[in-house]
Amino acid sequence: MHDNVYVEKQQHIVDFAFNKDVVAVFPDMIRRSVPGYETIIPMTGLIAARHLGDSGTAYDLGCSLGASTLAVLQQSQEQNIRVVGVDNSAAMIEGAIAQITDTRAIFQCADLLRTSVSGAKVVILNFVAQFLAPDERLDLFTRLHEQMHPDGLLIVSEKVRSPDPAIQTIFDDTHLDWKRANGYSELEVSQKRQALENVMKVDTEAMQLQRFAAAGFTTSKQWYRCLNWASFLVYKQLPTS
Ligand code: GEK
Repeated sequence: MHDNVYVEKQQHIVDFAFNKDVVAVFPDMIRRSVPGYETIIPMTGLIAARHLGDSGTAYDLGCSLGASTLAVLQQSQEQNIRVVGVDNSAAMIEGAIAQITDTRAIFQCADLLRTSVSGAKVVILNFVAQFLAPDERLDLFTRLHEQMHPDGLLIVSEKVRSPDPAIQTIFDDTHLDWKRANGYSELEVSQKRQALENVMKVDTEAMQLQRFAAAGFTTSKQWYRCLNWASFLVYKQLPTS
């Protein structure tokens, strides 16, 4: 379904929320708004499935409609793996359950800040930590580090900002042009921007890497970047070959 959430002029722009209107158009919205989404999700599936091997549990925190969950399952024939998708939007979880029938997937409507990932070999946070309050982020990653399997791998994708204002402006302007090229009008672009202002606080790449280290992860590497969207592989212990 086509994303028309911000097509009409709104009298009051309310903070962006993952409500029923957004859920109905979500796949179209995220594909046309997040540069690299269509590369990051299938690669997440591939990387996570390789890391899981023949058994073990992956958590897809902030799973929305389960795109990353499905990507993992599509890359693995193993019957002893599980992917637990967690989201605190009931409408998202209802949509995920309706669409993904693979019995290796389990969906939970819950706050990821209160969800245990005990023993997880893989935890995926694709475009989610950016919606948490900045002072909750280090505590979350520290707890994930504590709870995950000793060989645990985190896959984290985020919007980032550049410390260099000139680069930030170039990337931002290019992103807006890309959204226009994807069919969004000036009104849609500016109303969405206003709606996101209070709910999305974005860190730099250096802040992300620093936080992973502070949480206890030994190795983190940005494996993908398109403008201000980045994805990181974050290891408790780098596997030895
Ligand atoms: C994808 N990963 O398609 N607890 C649980 N869920 C949360 C919380 C929380 N505290 N805060 C936000 N969410 C998906 C895309 S979208 C990204 C993720 C975007 C959920 C929220 O309900 C929404 O479904 C998701 O995080 C963020 O790869 O829309 O830009």
